Amino acid sequence: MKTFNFPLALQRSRLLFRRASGTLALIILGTSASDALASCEYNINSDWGSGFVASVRVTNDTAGSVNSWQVQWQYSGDNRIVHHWSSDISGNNPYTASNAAWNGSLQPGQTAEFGFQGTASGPAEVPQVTGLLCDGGSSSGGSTSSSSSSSSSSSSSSSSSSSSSSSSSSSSSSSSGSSSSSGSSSGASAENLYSLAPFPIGVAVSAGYENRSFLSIAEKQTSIAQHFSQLTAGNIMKMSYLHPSENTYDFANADQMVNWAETNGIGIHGHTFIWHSDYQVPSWMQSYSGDFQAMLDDHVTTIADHFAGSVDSWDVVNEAIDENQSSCYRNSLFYQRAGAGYIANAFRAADAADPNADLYYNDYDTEGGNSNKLNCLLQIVDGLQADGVPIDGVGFQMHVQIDWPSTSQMRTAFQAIVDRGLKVKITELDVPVNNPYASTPFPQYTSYTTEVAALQKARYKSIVEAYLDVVPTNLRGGITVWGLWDGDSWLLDFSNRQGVDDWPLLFSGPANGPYEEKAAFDGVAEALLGQ
Ligand code: 9MR
Repeated sequence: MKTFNFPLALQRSRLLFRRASGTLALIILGTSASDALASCEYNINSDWGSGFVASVRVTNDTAGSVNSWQVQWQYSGDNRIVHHWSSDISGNNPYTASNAAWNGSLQPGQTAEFGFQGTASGPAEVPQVTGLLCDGGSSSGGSTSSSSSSSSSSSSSSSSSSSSSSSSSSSSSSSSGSSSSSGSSSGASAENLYSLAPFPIGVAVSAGYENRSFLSIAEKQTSIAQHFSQLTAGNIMKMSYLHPSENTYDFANADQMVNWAETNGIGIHGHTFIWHSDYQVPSWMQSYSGDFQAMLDDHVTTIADHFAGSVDSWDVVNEAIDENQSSCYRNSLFYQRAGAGYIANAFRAADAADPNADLYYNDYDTEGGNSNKLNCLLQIVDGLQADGVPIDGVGFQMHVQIDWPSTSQMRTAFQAIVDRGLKVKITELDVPVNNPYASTPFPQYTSYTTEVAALQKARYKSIVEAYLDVVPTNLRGGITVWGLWDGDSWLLDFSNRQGVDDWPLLFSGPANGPYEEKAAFDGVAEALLGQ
């Protein structure tokens, strides 16, 4: 367990190095192939011989809006789907996928994406996808082989499709991504945001085979290298991605991201060894019949060991709390199969495999507005500390609202962790401008005006000020925003937002950049500068 922040001098030298190396990395990694725009794309995201993860993107290329969609495909070989998400899939080869309740409505140019995990006895197949929106179907996944290098060939073919899909995404999210000039930066700006803080300033990224991977968009790399000192994988270091079958770990995509970060002198916050959320738990784990705790220990140990020396810190366990249970524990697969002890065991396994990484418990709604959840957090943290578990800190996700919770509630929550001698890390910050739970009708704002930009700037600024005021320098684990560019935010797809634009992040601009610093960016910079 690391008990202090890495020395300031070391951090400074990392930052100087990253400035010197950024241009070179862009030349090497900034190219991306471009395919013709297709209205239904089948992409192989990962292929390990006996199984695969694939996704289909359905784009409404018609001139009118649609309220629902349905697509079909059939494998000629033995590929079969065992697990799916973001659509309803029926049939057993042929398969039919219908929109989920929340992604059926597509305006012209808008895209929906769904995914699935399947079994195979050889390279995953790329079938033709047909349906009314499919123009007879098209595919963009490359052929793959069952060796581990096949994942990289599949991922590079998906990156070319993601660069083609970015043009469709650019039209679908144009209003999100490009704010009016009133929202762009006009206050205290920063040449390099990270240089204003002697602690990590992070950003979550899509990487590997994901759509709009930062490795396929040169301008994303430019903005990330210019302003951030730490990356979190928005998805590709989660359980099902790294550990797709019991005896298979797939590190290729994550390693590619980590290598880029290292080349640019940027650190990595690992996310996450254990998370209950639906398809993030690999299907093989859900039906595992052996010693569940031993299996989980092995999962954590293998991943922590692989990344040891490359990560600054880990979200060891994510979202294990359910404040509506008297025990405070979420009734997850892990809790059911291994009891509450799975949390402590995960920290112990991670610490044994990588004693230098900071180890965090990470959750949402713990930043003060939900006092029952905060109380559960403190109860669990106290228990871990009493048992001598090697926990270094608490990650506050902070997917907050523009007006909730209050910064004084946040201060109370941060202080409670500081009082326990633990680090505080803001791990997933975003500030949407509309609050679906507010008493005023939702959405409150349908365009990003000067007024909205100022409101959001003030909110970002006050959050960073609260962090700096309450958390002493030796306990600051850093601040990470959950995405770079407004149009890529997860919130656009989140059901409670009903597809409305929320402009939640620090950068606007065209889909593929150059990205523009918003007033919100200035708010963060001003707080870090103490202005
Ligand atoms: O941003 C992530 C989104 O792309 C994924 O679809 C989703 C499900 O895996 O996870 C999102 O990230 C979540 C993070 O891992 C944990 N805290 C909540 C984040 C937003 O849902």
